[in-house]
Amino acid sequence: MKREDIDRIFQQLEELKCKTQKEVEEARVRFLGKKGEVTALFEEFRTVDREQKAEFGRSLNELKQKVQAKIEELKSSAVETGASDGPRQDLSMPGDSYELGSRHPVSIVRQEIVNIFRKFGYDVAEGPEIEDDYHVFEALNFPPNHPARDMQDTFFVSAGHLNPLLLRTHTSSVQVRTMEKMDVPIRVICPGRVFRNEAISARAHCIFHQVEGLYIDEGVTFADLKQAILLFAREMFGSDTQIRMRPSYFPFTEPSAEVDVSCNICHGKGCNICKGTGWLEILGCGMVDPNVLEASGIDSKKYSGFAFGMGLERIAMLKWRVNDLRHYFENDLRFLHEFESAPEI
Ligand code: 2U9
Repeated sequence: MKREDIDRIFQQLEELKCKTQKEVEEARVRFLGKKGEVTALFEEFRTVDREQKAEFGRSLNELKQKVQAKIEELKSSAVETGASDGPRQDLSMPGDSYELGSRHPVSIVRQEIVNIFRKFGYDVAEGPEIEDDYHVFEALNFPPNHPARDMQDTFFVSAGHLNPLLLRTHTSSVQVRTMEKMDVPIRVICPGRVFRNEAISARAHCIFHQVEGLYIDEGVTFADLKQAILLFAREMFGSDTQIRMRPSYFPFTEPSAEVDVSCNICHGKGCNICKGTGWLEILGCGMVDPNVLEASGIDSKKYSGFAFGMGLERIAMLKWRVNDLRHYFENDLRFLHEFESAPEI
C-alpha cells in the first residue's frame, strides 16, 4: 500500500461534483461499492506491515469517513430526475380529486333502529368484539356440546382452556355484561359487529351486524314483548305493518319466536321479495330463560324479561332490495351513492 493511493482519493474527493442523484449513486459505488476504490484499499490494508498498520489504518478510516460525508452532502444538493431522466413533473397540474363517500346502508338502518328504541326509553350499550366463552355461550345457557361452540362455527382467538377467547357470534354478550353491572329494571339495546365462521356468498358473510335488545323488570310478559315488537315494526316499516310470530328455539329464551312483518312491497298479495308468502322474516325474540337471569345474579322468581335480535344486513337488504351481501363490504362508491337519496321502500 502506498501513501499516494490514499492521497489521490482525497484529491479526487475535493474535485468531485454531482448534478443528479444518479451521479451521486455512481460516485458512491465507485468509492464504497464492493469493487470500489476505498474498499480495495481496505482489502490491501490486510497485507500492510505491522509497523505501518497504525498509521495506514488511521488514514484509511479518515478517508472512508470523508467519502461518506461527501456523498451525503452531494445527495442533499443533487436534483431528483427519476430513473430515466425523463420529463420533469408539471407542478401546475390540478391534483387528483377524491370522491366523497356517504353513509353505509347498514349504518343508516342501525341509526334508525337505535332512534326508535331510544324513543321507547332504551339505553344503548356496546361491548368488546373479542369476548370469552363465558359471556358468549356459558351465561346464555348454551350446553357444553352446542355446535356454535365448535371451531367450525366460531372464530377462536385462543383455545385449549376453560374460558377461551373468541370473536363474539352475537351481541348478547353485551346484554350479559349489562345484567352483571346494572340493577333491574334493565332496558337496553346493543348494536354491534359479530363474527361467524361461514363461507362468504350472496346470502351469508362471516362478519355482519346485529341489534339486540333486552327488557327486564317485575311482571314482564310475552304480551309486552309482542306489543314492543309491533310498535317497533310500525315505526320501522310503516304504520300499517302487521306482524306474525312463529314458534322457534334459542338456548337463551323460552318460549322463543321468529317474527315476520307483512311485506310492504306487495302488501300481503305475494311477490318475489317475500317469495309469494306476503311475509318477511325480520327478527327473533323470546322470554329470557330463567337460567340466563340467574347466571347473571338476577332473581328469576321476582323478575322476568324479553329479548330480541335482528341482523342489520338482512333488514337493509329487504328495505332497499340489495340482492348480494358482498356489496356491503366492497367499498364501491357507486353502491354507496345509491343510498344518499334513495327513496325508502
Ligand atoms: C340475553 C338474553 C337473551 C337475544 C335474541 C334472537 C332471539 C335472534 C337472531 C336474529 C338474526 C340473530 O342476527 S341473527 O342471526 N337473533 O333470533 N336474539 S332472542 O336474546 C338474548 C340476548 C341476551 C341476556
